[in-house]
Formats: sequence, C-alpha cells, structure tokens
Amino acid sequence: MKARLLTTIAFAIPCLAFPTPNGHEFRAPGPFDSRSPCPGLNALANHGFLPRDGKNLNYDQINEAAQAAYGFEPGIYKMAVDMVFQFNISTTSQPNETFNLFDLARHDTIEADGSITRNDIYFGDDVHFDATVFAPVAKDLGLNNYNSSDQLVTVETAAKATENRYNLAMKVNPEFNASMHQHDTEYGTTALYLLTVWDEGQNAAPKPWVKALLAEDRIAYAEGYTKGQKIKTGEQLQNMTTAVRAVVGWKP
Ligand code: HEM
Ligand SMILES: *[C@@H]1O[C@H](CO)[C@@H](O)[C@H](O)[C@H]1NC(C)=O
Ligand SMILES: *[C@@H]1O[C@H](CO)[C@@H](O)[C@H](O)[C@H]1NC(C)=O
Ligand SMILES: *[C@@H]1O[C@H](CO)[C@@H](O)[C@H](O)[C@H]1NC(C)=O
Ligand SMILES: *[C@@H]1O[C@H](CO)[C@@H](O)[C@H](O)[C@H]1NC(C)=O
Ligand SMILES: CC(=O)N[C@H]1CO[C@H](CO)[C@@H](O)[C@@H]1O
Repeated sequence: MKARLLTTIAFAIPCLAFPTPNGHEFRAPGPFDSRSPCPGLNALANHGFLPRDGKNLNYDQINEAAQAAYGFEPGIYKMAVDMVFQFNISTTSQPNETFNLFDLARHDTIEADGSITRNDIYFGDDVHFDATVFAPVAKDLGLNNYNSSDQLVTVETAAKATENRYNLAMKVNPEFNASMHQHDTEYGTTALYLLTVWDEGQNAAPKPWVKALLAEDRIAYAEGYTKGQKIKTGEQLQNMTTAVRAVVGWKP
C-alpha cells in the first residue's frame, strides 16, 4: 500500500520520484557507442551499469548489472550470454570471452523477426528502436493517453499486444523467419520486460516504466521505478512466460 502510494505520487510529481542511483543517470549513446536490439542491455549501458560504450562486455559485467539495476537473481543470464559465444557472433579481440552490444544484431542467432520495438532485418535495420513498429504495440498497451485509473500493463494486455505484432510482422515481411529457435523465444521477451518493470505492490507493470524501457532504452527512475524488495528469480521468469503464452494459447 505504501509502495503503491509512493508510485502514484511519483507519477504525478516527478521530482518526488526515488532518486537515480549515484553515477547511473541516463545518457543517450554517442555515435561511437555500441548498442543492440535488446532494450534491457541498452538501458544498462545508457545508465552506466554496463560500460557506456557498450563494448568488450563479459558475463560477469552482465550478471552484476542485471542484479544491481533490475534486481534479478545471480546467474539468470548465463545461458543468454553463453549463446552469444556459441553462435560465434562476437567481433571483439577475445570472442569467447567478450562481445560488443552491436554484435547481438546478427540475424537468426539470438535476434529474430517480430520484435516489438525493432523492425525485421528484411526492412534493413533490426537494431535501432523503430517508432513505426512500436506505434501499434504502444496503442495496444495503452501507453499513450491513459488516465489515472488506467496506469498498468497487465499480462493479458502485454500478451495480446505481442501477438498482434507477430501477426503484423508475418503479414508484411515476405521473409519472416519462423525458425525453431525463434519459436522457443516467442513471448519470452514479453515476460522479460514485464518482470523487469513489475511492481510487486500493484501486481502489474506501470505504463511509464514499460514505455521508458521499450521506447527509450531507459530505466524509469524519473517516473518512480524501483527494482523492488524481492529478488527476481528464473522461476518467476519461467512462470511469467507461461502466463503470457497461456493468454494467447501459444503451443510449443
Ligand atoms: C538484463 C536483462 C535483460 C532484459 C530486461 C532484456 C529485455 C529484452 C526485451 C524486452 C527484448 C525484446 C525487444 C523487442 O521485442 O523489441 C529483448 C531482446 C533481445 N535481447 Fe534482451 N534482455 C536482457 C538481457 C539480455 C541478454 C543477457 C542478452 C544476450 C547476451 C540479450 C539479448 C537480446 C537480443 C539479441 C534481443 C533481440 C531479440 C529480438 O530480435 O527480438 N538480452 N531483450
Ligand atoms: C562456433 O565456433 C566453434 C569453434 O570454432 C564451432 O565448434 C561451432 O560449431 C560454431 N558454432 C556455430 C553456430 O557456427
Ligand atoms: C573459442 O572456443 C572454441 C571452442 O568452444 C575454440 O575452438 C576456439 O578456438 C576458441 N576461439 C578463441 C579465439 O579462443
Ligand atoms: C480511464 O480509461 C479507461 C480505459 O480507457 C476507461 O475505461 C475509464 O472510463 C477511464 N476513467 C476515467 C475516470 O476517465
Ligand atoms: C511457479 O509456478 C509453479 C507451478 O504453478 C508454482 O508451483 C510456483 O510456486 C510458481 N513460482 C513462483 C515463484 O511464482
Ligand atoms: C531460416 C531462414 O528462413 N532464414 C532467413 C531469414 O530471413 C533472412 C532475411 O529476411 C534470410 O536471409 C534468411 O535466410
């Protein structure tokens, strides 16, 4: 209840929001900084939880940043980082140890078609935020023009928004890839953003927090974001993924 009140006040009066942690103010990337198709990692670099240049990142840095900024349990991103090395997509001088954020844009490795904030590689750019791609998603999520009694993204809303995006991508992209790997990750990244900006007290994701992460690669400290009291676990992420998939009747 207290958390809810504080969050509500923080929405209304941004200067009362929880302060941005020291040294972790938002700074947009410069022309020589490396960024990825992943809003979660880009935001960590934009806030200095990862090196702001986004280069030569190793597993320990990712692991620590995900704990410090988002409150994830240790080890939760080991498999994701291992995939980078298994796919041989690193372009650093130590390609089995480190990678640059831009390396993650290599299509049909971890990067897949039907992202909710990026376009498909078929249209030329799968790495930068794409306002045209995101507009219908934002509309489905109700991220714009909402009132004070309608401030939360639910699992149901999020699942349907992603489903609509997949359907649209399949319709407009003649080379839409429905590879096995892609199918495995479907709706998983939706669960990931929900859990990252989940508000325990309200049992949903505040719209301004969702919008900052997805549309600006930014952590919504100015809008009252906190990582919460409880550590976010792999089991929770698994359950969230199951819940998102259940809404749309996704079958493996
Ligand atoms: C630290 C916590 C993380 C969060 C909150 C996060 C969040 C997300 C989200 C929400 C998306 C979907 C974006 C969209 O559909 O437009 C995404 C995509 C992606 N993430 Fe992350 N992520 C995290 C960590 C990682 C890690 C550790 C890796 C690999 C080293 C990774 C690699 C990717 C890649 C390659 C994509 C693009 C997939 C696609 O094409 O949609 N992410 N991430
Ligand atoms: C990556 O490189 C390793 C070693 O060179 C090789 O065994 C592996 O098959 C490669 N993986 C892919 C996906 O190409
Ligand atoms: C990377 O690891 C693979 C085995 O996983 C090995 O074959 C390859 O030589 C290593 N590459 C470098 C540059 O260390
Ligand atoms: C707030 O928005 C919701 C959803 O658009 C709507 O159902 C509700 O009537 C609105 N409430 C107020 C007080 O305007
Ligand atoms: C995850 O779901 C399982 C099966 O429904 C349940 O037993 C478990 O308590 C859930 N875990 C969390 C952390 O919610
Ligand atoms: C497996 C597969 O179909 N891969 C294709 C995905 O789409 C790109 C371009 O859109 C093609 O180059 C791949 O061959």
